[in-house]
Amino acid sequence: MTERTRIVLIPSYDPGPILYETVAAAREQWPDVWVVVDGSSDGTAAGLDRLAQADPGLRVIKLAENRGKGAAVLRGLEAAAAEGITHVLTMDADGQHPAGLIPRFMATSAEHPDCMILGKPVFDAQAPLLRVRGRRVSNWWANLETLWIGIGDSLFGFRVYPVAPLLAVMRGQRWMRRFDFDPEAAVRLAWRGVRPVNIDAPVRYLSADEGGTSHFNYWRDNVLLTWMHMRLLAGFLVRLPALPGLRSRARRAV
Ligand SMILES: Nc1nc2c(ncn2[C@@H]2O[C@H](COP(=O)(O)OP(=O)(O)O)[C@@H](O)[C@H]2O)c(=O)[nH]1
Ligand SMILES: [Mg+2]
Repeated sequence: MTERTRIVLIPSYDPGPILYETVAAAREQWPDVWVVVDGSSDGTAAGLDRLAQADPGLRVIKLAENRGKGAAVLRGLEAAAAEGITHVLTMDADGQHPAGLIPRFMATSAEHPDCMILGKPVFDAQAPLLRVRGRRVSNWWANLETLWIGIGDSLFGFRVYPVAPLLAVMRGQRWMRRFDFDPEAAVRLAWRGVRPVNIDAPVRYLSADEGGTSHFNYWRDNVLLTWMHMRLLAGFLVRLPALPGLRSRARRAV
């Protein structure tokens, strides 16, 4: 048996039946796919259990209550680390992410195991302008906080992370448990010397008729992201003397 050290990890909260398509598409591309069902009430926990009975490559982790995307990823990371998994590719449950790119992202991670492989979203015409423009704000802050070390997109969740440094970052604090997970992970890992490698990845915006869902609440989550950037700004100021050195090492490594 070959040793498997990389898995696909899908945090999931009430995505509805589109989750089964997401999982099937991921399984087509990768032998090990883990889904963390985060207190969902849409019947997908039972549906996934049935699928997993027939598919040893699919693992389902269930949380009793909804705790948020970052909390679900953390739970998956803890379980993965306990089994010697060194890298996880995180992917959204709701069909927005390109499963076809899983092998390329994993191969890039195998080539650069100390790096984080970040998807850089390529939006289709259906992408809401408010969201496309809104992320520029978060990207600008994330780039400032890392002195433009090279985070292509701060919010996109299609990424490969090295497990050990991400666990260290998350265990050390109580934040990063909801939608503040993705940007804070990129910034804090960059601070630890985990270099970003960016790869373009198409993102789909599905209509409700196509099974599209979103739990992003414009006001609630923008307040969460603003507070997150205030925290990160404080961390940035403390690290300011060290950041130019970190950045030039990252540039030399390219
Ligand atoms: N486990 C877990 N995952 C979540 C939660 N909210 C969002 N997600 C995951 O994060 C992804 C992105 O969230 P989504 O609601 O689609 O936001 P949007 O794509 O930014 O509109 C989802 O597809 C899920 O995979 C949550 O409360 N718990
Ligand atoms: Mg989504």
